[in-house]
Amino acid sequence: MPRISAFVLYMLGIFLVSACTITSFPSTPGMQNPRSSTATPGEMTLRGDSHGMRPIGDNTAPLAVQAIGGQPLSYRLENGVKVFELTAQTVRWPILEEVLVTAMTYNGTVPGPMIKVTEGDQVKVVFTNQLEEPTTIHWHGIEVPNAMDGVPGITQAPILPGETFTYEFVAKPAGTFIYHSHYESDRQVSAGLYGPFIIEPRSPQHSQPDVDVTLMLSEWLIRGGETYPAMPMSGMEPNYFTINGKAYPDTGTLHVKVGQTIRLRLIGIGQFIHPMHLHGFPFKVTAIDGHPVPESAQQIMDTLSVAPGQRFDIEFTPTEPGRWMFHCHILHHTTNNNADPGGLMMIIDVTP
Ligand SMILES: [Cu+2]
Repeated sequence: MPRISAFVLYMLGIFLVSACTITSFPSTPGMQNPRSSTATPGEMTLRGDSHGMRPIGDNTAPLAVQAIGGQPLSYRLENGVKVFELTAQTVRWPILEEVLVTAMTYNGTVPGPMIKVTEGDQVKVVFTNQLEEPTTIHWHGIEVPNAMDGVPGITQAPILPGETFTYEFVAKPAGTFIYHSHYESDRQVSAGLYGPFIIEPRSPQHSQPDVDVTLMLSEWLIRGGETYPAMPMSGMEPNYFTINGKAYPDTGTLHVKVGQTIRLRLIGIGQFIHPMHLHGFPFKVTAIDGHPVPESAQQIMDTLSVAPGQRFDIEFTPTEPGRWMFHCHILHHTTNNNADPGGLMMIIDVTP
């Protein structure tokens, strides 16, 4: 009898806990109930209609007008507020001169333009969705009000095709951040919906570097001439890897001089980890996820794993001239469709 009572109490407890914690998801237009769309175990690899397995567009999107992504976005001042404009649009984007992907972009480039402001600035981003599917923008790492956090079905309704939504917040804290889609993000972020968001300190504690470069690491899957969102799922693994939307040798050469202080802001925005290795010189990690590392705690290393969503600011001073490589040390990630060299490599050209 005592055992039965304990069992009854146990079941009653489960019922009460369930009743208290399960809330219903709002049914927003264009968005499936997250629970009903969850594939059951074993079903995952059999479903051909999984959103992640659909190609991005049909290759009829217009060719990108600009060649380089991540360039500073200009703004207009309205009553002391810095107003930026972003438009999500699909373009054909060259990750190599002869290799184009169909990309979902902000303002037609991969990465989207760099939003650069100063700590404490009032920021407004007027965002228009010209995709053929809903989307939202999440401000990764920035301390925005909850209603501005960009999570569909949780903090806002998905922004439907043709709609405009205005995000507004105070830029804080200082550091290296990201803006990216949070709608079917495994698909939309892999397709290119991301950009760098840099918040400069209002009163810098340390001298600023001579060279300050932001590098966003990501992956692509091109199969049968079509672009798919690359992800760690059987059959969806990437065959191209990009730094700021370009694969080596189109990653561009960084030209610096002996004795200069070089800051690289590394951002993992794909769905794979990348141990980035620098030839020739060690570097120190000066900020993690935007937050400064105290000088006494700054680690000195030459290989640093950058996981999805992470940001590391690293700094080094070249002492020896030459063409020095900076590359991922998962060596398959330095190939283009299995041909070496390619992918996540770039040259740092140090001159006297
Ligand atoms: Cu890698």
